[in-house]
Amino acid sequence: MSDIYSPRPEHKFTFGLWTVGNTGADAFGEAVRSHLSAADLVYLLGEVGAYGVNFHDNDLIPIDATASERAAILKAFKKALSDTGLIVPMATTNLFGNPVFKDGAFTSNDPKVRAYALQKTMHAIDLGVELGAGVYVFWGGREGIETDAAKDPVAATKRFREALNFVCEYAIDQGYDLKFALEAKPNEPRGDLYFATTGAYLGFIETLDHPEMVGVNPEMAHEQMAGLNFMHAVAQAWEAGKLFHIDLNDQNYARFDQDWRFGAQNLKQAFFLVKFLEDVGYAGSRHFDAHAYRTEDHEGVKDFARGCMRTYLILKEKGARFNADPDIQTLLAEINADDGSVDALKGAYSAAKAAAIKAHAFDREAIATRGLQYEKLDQLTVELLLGVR
Ligand code: DIG
Ligand code: MN
Ligand code: MN
Repeated sequence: MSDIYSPRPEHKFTFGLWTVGNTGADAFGEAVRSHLSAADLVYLLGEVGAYGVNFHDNDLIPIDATASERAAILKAFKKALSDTGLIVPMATTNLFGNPVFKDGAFTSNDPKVRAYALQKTMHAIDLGVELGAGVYVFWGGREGIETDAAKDPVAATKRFREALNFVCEYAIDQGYDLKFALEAKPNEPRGDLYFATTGAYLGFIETLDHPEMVGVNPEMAHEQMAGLNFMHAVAQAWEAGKLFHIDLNDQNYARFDQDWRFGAQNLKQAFFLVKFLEDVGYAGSRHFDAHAYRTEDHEGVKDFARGCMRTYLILKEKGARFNADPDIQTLLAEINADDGSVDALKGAYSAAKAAAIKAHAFDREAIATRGLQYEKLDQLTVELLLGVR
């Protein structure tokens, strides 16, 4: 069925191999779906209408693959990309799955692990660039603790900064046109993760040797796990020029990382997020870092992928309707009306302006009693989302 909510390449919808390739195994149960090869996953994504595919190094090349196995996998993967027209916008390193990373990678207390993590990352960067990636994500899945007795958080921060400075210099040395995107998460699989939120990373980036090369990859479920407003985190990253990538999904509040289909739980938050991205003209990938329910077979995985993209496009249309709705726009104009009476008090500091502000007579009661009509505005928004306007 093709309709106005059917995905097209210009929508830039991408999925990781690990998302549609998730076999459904979890901490409490075995896989429910058979493993599909990377090439087969590319054909699956081509079938549902995705624009691109992302991967961790070991999603594509198993950690102990022989050179001939690696060559065969790459040949099949590249053929699938050519056959489907999908591209590889982003790549990343799995620095969390292998037991060697059980105490972290870049922040591990063991210098051999830290050096091995750099080796693995440089090889993975080479592979990502070879396949066309322009963005490289770092999610510190094991960069954390169960007990703070084991690690000094200042030492961990310094180790992480040293590693990122190193890989930025590596990319420069190799002549790679690559941007790095840091992905925050508050906890899981470690008891606590360092750099728990997108805001924490925005502060950290400015301490790096090449901050211009580094941005963030906010994930909806991760900010929600921290009890935060995801769109606000994205907006702050955008305003700072640091929204280099985004991981879209959903989940119920106060839960572990559920990585649900986009829009499966918090439709109003998803609406404001999509409206923001479209209003500001975000030009990056709309990456769904999400997984189908464990109840699903491979056809269900395709339903999951289609649902992510359809919901995004439906909410994109709702955002356009919000921007064109006469009642909503009239109300917003009233709410933001400015009689110009304090124009002289706006803008940057000057001694004269400070004196004028200190001397200005404000009618505090009159200002305070003004009704702002936000109930009416939000009800109009809800009714638009419910399809009754
Ligand atoms: C999980 O949210 C993480 C890893 O899957 C990956 O490193 C990153 C890329 O989107 N997201
Ligand atoms: Mn997640
Ligand atoms: Mn993610």
